[in-house]
Amino acid sequence: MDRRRFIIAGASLVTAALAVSACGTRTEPGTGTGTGGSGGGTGGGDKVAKIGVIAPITGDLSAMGIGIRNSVELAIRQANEKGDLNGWTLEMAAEDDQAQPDAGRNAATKLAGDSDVIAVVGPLNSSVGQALQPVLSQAGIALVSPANTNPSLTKGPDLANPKRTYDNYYRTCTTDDVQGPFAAKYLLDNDIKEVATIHDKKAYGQGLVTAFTEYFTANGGTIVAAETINPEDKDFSAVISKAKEANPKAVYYGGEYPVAGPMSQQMKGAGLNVPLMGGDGIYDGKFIELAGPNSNGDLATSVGAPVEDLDSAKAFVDAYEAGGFADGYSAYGAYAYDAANAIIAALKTALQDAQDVSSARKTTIEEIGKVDFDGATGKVAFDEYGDSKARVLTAYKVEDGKWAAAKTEDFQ
Ligand code: ABU
Repeated sequence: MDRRRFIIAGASLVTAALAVSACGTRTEPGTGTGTGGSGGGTGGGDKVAKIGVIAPITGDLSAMGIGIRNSVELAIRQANEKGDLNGWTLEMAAEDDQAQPDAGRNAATKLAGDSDVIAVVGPLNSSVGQALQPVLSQAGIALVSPANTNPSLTKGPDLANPKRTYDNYYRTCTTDDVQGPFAAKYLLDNDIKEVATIHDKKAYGQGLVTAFTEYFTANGGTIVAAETINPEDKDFSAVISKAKEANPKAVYYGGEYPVAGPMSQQMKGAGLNVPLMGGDGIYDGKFIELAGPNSNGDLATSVGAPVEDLDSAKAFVDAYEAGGFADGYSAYGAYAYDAANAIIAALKTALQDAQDVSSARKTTIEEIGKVDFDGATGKVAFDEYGDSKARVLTAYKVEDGKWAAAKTEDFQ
């Protein structure tokens, strides 16, 4: 994780600067207001199409959001340098959703009003995704999330009777109906059969705990306490006390690292010395920073195999490191890079004979559904719901103050 978060060295900045000046790129990496901005560089054509990004660029989840934005910028820069889109130059239009549905809705409305926007990558949070979907669907703009893991975004609220909700929506990550059971199986396989659950009542946290609980209890586990908190809470003593009374062997938390980190620290401080386990929303070095030294032994699952270990991701990691970005790509950079490249692959057809961006939006949505290529995270292709066909997940454990991969599995 340290490598992902703090990867820029002087040498790579020099390399990046030379590469940028050599190819005449007109925008700087990660430019703009600091909360969004544009980037991507000059391509081979006069006509401009913009790929939007909606992600938490500021706030508690910015470590993940900035990694998403930078990785999209990298994909755009590379496409322009290669001249992939004859006659067209791609630009990035990044907006900050602050991990809040209302801010996300405003960002989507702004991008939908820009006639140059052809598609959008994002967002991080499932609850924000729910807010974006109707706005961008109405505008006929494709939305490809690298990180929304709540299953209802693609299959609707009744998973037993799945129905695609928005035909403009795709995602490159796998979903919590896979991630929750994978986490439950990991604990059961490690002889942890009594668990307390806590979630933050948001779409992601609640959905993840529900999926975890169903598999865990159906396979011999017992939920000894089931508690909720509010995402803005700072003091978790009440729920920790209730969980401790139930004598769990682990606490499974549905939510993100800004809450999970302090919760782990307070658990250990209160004498509840069992692992806190969460999903991809806690898989970031910030969790360990916030949780402190007693987080050794805590657990997280995240989508895919560890990016650093994937041959398919090496070119992405090398290009990112050379790209002059001040922040790491974090948990979702490679997925955002693949999302942007799915859009770019679709644009090769959609923009081919297009006179303007607006008229190419519908074809872009259709063409994204047909992509099938080897991306940084592995095969990039979508099923009939818009979900990634990939089902690989990894369990990570905090060891010596760092996340270490414990188990990777293609979990069907
Ligand atoms: N899955 C990563 C962030 C949490 C969410 O889906 O809301």
